[in-house]
Amino acid sequence: MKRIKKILVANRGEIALRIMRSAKEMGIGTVAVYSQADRNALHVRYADEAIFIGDSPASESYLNMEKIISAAKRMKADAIHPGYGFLSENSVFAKKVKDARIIFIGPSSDAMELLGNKLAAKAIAKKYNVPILPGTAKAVNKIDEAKKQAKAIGYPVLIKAAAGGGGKGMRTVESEKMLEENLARAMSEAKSAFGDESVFIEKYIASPRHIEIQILGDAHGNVIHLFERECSIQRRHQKVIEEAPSSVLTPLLREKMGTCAVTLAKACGYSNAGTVEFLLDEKNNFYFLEMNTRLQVEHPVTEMITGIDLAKEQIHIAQGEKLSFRQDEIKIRGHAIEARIYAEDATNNFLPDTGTLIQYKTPRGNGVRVDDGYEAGMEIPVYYDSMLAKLIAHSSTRSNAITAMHRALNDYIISGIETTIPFCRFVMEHPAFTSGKFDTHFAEKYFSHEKLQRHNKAEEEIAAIAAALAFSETQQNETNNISSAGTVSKWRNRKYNEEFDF
Ligand code: MV4
Repeated sequence: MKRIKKILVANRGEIALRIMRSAKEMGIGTVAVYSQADRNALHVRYADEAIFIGDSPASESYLNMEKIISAAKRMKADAIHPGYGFLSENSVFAKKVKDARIIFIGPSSDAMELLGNKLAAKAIAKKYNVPILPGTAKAVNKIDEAKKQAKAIGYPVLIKAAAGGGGKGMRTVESEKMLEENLARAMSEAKSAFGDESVFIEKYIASPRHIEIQILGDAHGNVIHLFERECSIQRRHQKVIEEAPSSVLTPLLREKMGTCAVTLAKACGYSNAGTVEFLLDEKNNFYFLEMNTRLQVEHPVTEMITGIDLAKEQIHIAQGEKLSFRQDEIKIRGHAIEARIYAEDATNNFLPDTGTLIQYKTPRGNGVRVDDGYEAGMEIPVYYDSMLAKLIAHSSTRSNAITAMHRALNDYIISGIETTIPFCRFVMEHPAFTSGKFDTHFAEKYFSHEKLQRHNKAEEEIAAIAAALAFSETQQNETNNISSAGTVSKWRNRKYNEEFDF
């Protein structure tokens, strides 16, 4: 076992903060890296130390392997946590980190490379009797072969990039006459997006639910699962609402899917946190899709229902420790829902919105967790993902969690930019969601911007200006020593310190 003393977090925003909090609780030092656009970002201020790595575009900073590794060396960090996105699933990066004798907090680069290829991952699943969808075992590039295979599978089929993932570059094909054109397009898209033109054909499941199993594996061959997350509520492959547990899994189905996920991870010699993705069809048959070799955005819902801090577990595992709990010690407690708050205009086709957060006040109280990376007055940079925050509600039952989430969404105050909060509220109120009878097509089926309660924009802007004025007035008064709300709070602090001085 090698104790980690200092972690460089090769990421930004909420996930960088999330990882640093766990590191701090473990007594581990934290190093932030930042780009030009992130000079004043919260993750930079929260870290023990910070180092500038380059220009705002991710290719010049958060995606630049050499700059990140040399920053880690310079700051004497003995481990790198990649977060999600950016370099998190890049096996070349994991290898370079290891070769620099720095601990990569994640799986081995070999496991990442293997699972990065969806065809290779499916082949392993098949070998271990984990259900997969009917499809080609190899990449297809000739139309005659593609026609033969697609006919055997049965239309509609889906063409997927072997090096792809997350739904990028997928193409549905309804009939043979559409195959040639789509095969050519899919191959050229795969080539430009992933540098690999390999594509395969799979049976298309029309109305699936997207369910994934969280696993943890240590470096000693122990693997456990932490149940499922339901991720079916999404728009254009961007997840918006996730929850745990899923309202459709029976204990038996949960056990079967969990066992499949563990089997697969063991077969790959997988260590650290990982997620095994499945599709569930209308008859509740499940099929393995792919395995994600990172800590996922939606990991908090699993943390809420299991009480396990996944970022801490990742660090323990990377230090070579054995898992400290057995499968039968992990239980589901209550229900958790996550709403991703994006800086996007739900009333205008979810166009990304940039600008300054004039007002920003997060909800609080019973059962509410907010993982975010911004505060009032900050600019939303145009260079990165538009996700502002994750709002997580945890309660005793699904119905109570929905109520808590709805209240928290109403309490969230954001002005200056448009967000997806109204869409999240729409989901919480919709009978298809509350009844649990939905699939991945929820948004296309039920949502249109006319269905949102239009808020009065002018009114909101006036309120924001009034708030900004009141704020600057308070600051003015404080410097002039005039009584204000600020003085009251200082008095309260002083009293507190005198009475409880320890
Ligand atoms: C599918 C599918 C239906 N049939 N594969 C999306 C994420 C990526 N990991 C794989 N995904 C899917 N694969 C077969 N054979 C449906 C999805 C899917 C999806 C597809 C279209 C629109 C939204 C979707 C949301 C989740 C999953």
